[in-house]
Amino acid sequence: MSGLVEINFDGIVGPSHNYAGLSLGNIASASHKGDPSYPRAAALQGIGKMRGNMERGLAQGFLLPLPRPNFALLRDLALDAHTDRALLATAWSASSMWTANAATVSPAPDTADGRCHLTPANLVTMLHRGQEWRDTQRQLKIAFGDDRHFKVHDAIPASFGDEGAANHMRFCEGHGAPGVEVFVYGRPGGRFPARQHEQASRAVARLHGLDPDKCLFIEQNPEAIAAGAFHNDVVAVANERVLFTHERAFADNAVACETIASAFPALQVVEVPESAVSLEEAIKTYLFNAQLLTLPTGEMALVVPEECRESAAVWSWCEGMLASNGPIRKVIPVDVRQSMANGGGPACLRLRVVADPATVDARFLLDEAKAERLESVIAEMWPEQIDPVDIGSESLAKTVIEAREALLTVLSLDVLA
Ligand code: SUG
Repeated sequence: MSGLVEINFDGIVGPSHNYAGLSLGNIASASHKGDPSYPRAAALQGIGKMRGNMERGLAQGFLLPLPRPNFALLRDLALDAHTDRALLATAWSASSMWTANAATVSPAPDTADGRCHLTPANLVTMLHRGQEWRDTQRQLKIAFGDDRHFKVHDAIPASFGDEGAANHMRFCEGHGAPGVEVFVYGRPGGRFPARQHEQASRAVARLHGLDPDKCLFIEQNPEAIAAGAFHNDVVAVANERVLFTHERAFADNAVACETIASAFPALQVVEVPESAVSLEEAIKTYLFNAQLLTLPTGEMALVVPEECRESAAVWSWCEGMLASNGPIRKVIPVDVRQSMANGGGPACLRLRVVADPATVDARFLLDEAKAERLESVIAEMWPEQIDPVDIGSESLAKTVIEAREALLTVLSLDVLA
């Protein structure tokens, strides 16, 4: 299928971005609870990352912040400014910025009907995230509204937690070629919630019409979840033939790699041993929450958080890898510190969709002129700082609502108001 390329849809960081410590098992979220946040800087950091990838010659799209505060949730839980602060903050969360959790995507070459299938993630494990999917689906149905090329499903029923593409990897010879899709799930019962249920993954694979011989279900290492890898994309990332993984990412790494290789013999594994970078250091720096990208030259680049450069162990491993003759030829640090402080690195901030850009609603695709327009609306309308006590205030609600509306207008997407 010609014309198919990987398009990264980054979440624009919403004007209510704040640190409320809402995600049990996400160490960054817990440790930054109550800090002041800087929504304007956060959103501009996100645009900066998108610009960088565009300048590298890659197709770039975006998804928009969801309406916040969520008045329906405030009403359903009878919340007001005097109720529990954490509960109140759920209705204000800008968590939809982490679009790796927006949906699971199976590109057209993998599916029975030859369309690209998207299933919004129900995100039921965390209340602040469980409120996202219907609004996310609304956007997906516009962006990928051409039903000759796309099928947007409903989220799967809430009994089985689904966290979307963050627990999904795809191996292929090239993005437009048929792939092997790997779904990583967690076993419940550990110190922290296992947010991806095996049955959710299996249901998504069936809904998408994947060939049972070309999809695999692999268990995440319970030790990784207990150490703070609340999604698989905190400890592993895949692109085309390459699996970049920590040694302790899966319940049994050797078996995981053999299983993938038996379905996809061209697999190349780049595994980082515990002796070089401990699981804790990997989670702290988010080395694996990287964008592993194929550049127009055919080389692969790893877009990592700046925090990786500040870790002697991680950076010396990266330098050693670059000096060897492996498949990853570049390591590019980016500053997404505002998102990182809530446990969202470069990979969390994007949803990968393999599609012909001509079949996507162009309002969701980025170019230089649009990036400038986004930056100016963010610079003008996004709050510079939010302190925890501001959450719940009427004046902040007004600012946040007006900021999002201004963004919708600039993008001709008032239909989402
Ligand atoms: O779901 N953090 C998000 C981070 C999501 C990262 N995504 C991927 N790994 N793909 C989460 O835990 C914190 C919000 C707060 O505490 O205010 C938060 O929701």
